[in-house]
Amino acid sequence: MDTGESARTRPETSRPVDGAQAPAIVPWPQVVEVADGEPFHLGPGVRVVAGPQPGAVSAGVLVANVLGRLVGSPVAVVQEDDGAGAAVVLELVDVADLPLPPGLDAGLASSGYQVVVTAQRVHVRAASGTGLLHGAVTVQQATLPAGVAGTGEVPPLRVVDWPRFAWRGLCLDVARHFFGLDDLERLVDLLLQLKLNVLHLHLTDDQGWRLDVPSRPALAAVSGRTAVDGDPGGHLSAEQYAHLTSYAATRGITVIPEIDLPGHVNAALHAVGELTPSGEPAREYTGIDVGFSRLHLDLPTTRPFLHDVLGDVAAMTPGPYVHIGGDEVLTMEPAEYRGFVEAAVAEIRAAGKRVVGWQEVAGAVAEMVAEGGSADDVVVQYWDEREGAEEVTRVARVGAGVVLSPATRVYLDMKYDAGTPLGLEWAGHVPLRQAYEWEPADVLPGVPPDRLLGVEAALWTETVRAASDLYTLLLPRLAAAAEVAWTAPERRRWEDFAQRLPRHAAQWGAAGLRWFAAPEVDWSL
Ligand code: TNX
Repeated sequence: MDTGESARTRPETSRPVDGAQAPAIVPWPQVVEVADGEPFHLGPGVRVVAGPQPGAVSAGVLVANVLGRLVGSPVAVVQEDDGAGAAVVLELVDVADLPLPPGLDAGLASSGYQVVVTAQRVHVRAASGTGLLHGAVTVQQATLPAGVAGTGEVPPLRVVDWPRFAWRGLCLDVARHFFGLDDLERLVDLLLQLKLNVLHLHLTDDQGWRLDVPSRPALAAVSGRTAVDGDPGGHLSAEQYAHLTSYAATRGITVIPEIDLPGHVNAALHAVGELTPSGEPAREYTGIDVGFSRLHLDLPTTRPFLHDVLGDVAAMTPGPYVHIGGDEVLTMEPAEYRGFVEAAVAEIRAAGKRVVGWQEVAGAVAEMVAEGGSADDVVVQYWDEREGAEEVTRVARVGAGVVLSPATRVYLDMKYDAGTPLGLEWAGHVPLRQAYEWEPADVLPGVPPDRLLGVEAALWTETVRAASDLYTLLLPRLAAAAEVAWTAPERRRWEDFAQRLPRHAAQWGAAGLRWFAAPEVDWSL
């Protein structure tokens, strides 16, 4: 078997890169060596060679599309490398044949890759289609000049890379303001560019219900129409949601749907009157307060509602997780709240999925464990650093996974500074450098390392109306979050990151994505 290490493909002399001449790869890889020698020329006539396995073929087609846009003419995908001409070779290999650290977790290794660039070949090797895509993204980012159509050069390079965390995500609130299939596909494209692998969709809240679930068509038909400030609403049909989940899966990204319960439910109460004690539908709500709406566990209509909605959403979702919300329920006694968490967990389990909940569910889940249950299939998402750290740590010690979304670092709906027109301020301002310079292991030091699953940024959309608003808040801070989630702490340096960013901004600009010129960075190229 061709190991990719033959004399022909190995750069002559390779050495680790120093900051100033680093290729603009974000997140920064674990191993980067530049070599002397001729660059690889990316231009018309370049071909993609992908093996016969389905994962390699589908990665090959995506890579050829991206390269085609870069060079300005269609790029062919072929199965055999005849050695002639310039080619990008994507090779699926056994994970043991990748130069990854021994003992690396299998899930992390499957997202890893090796890239070797010589004058004749770009050779990407990985153990999964996703790994191949990650390698191709690295090559694309290392291409100079950045974002200029027609041609490019990839310097001779060797990269060996794998993620630090298995869960690298973004939570997008599509309930306060709706973003539809086209916007979500563009967002998935960006996630892949940053090697993020989770798109968590906050689909329901007081202001709107954004997914049509077959058993309860009134939810989307009625509460799909509303949004904050009376702005236009919208919802995803079951077909659009299916399309999105498969579009994301093809790019190595898991969609996690959130149905927020038992609070944040005014949109459900507005669409389904039988969920209120009076039987009268609630009035629509277009403000931005939180914590006032709730379901009632003792109404005979409530459990069937949970069963129908959670069962449908689980059945519609190919990924392993359903998020049950659980946050900010300010008007309910703990016993009833716990009853809801138990009921929702039981529905998700019966549907064959694992549960994610905001940190507020931690206490209830810990009680379930104390009474003989298990938390091994539960993930708790930590966001509010003002409270709850102890409960989250405790439930992690009895088996729950933890995902970190500390608001002062990765709530990307917080303003950058006092001058940011968009966004909220309840967790303070989140300047770019603050989104970058933090260490996940220090956030909840009592959580066992193997229970710390990763990092998820969040974008709540109370003030976010259009895609341009969305990207102004996301970029460049989402790139910071991605590097925190992917790169080993000893390889992360703010100064290096700040030097790599301007070339990304050029690509964001070329892709039509609005971004914020954070003042900590010299954006001149
Ligand atoms: C808190 S984070 C919320 C959301 C708001 C957000 C605004 C969380 C679980 N709940 O309902 O949109 O703050 O920053």
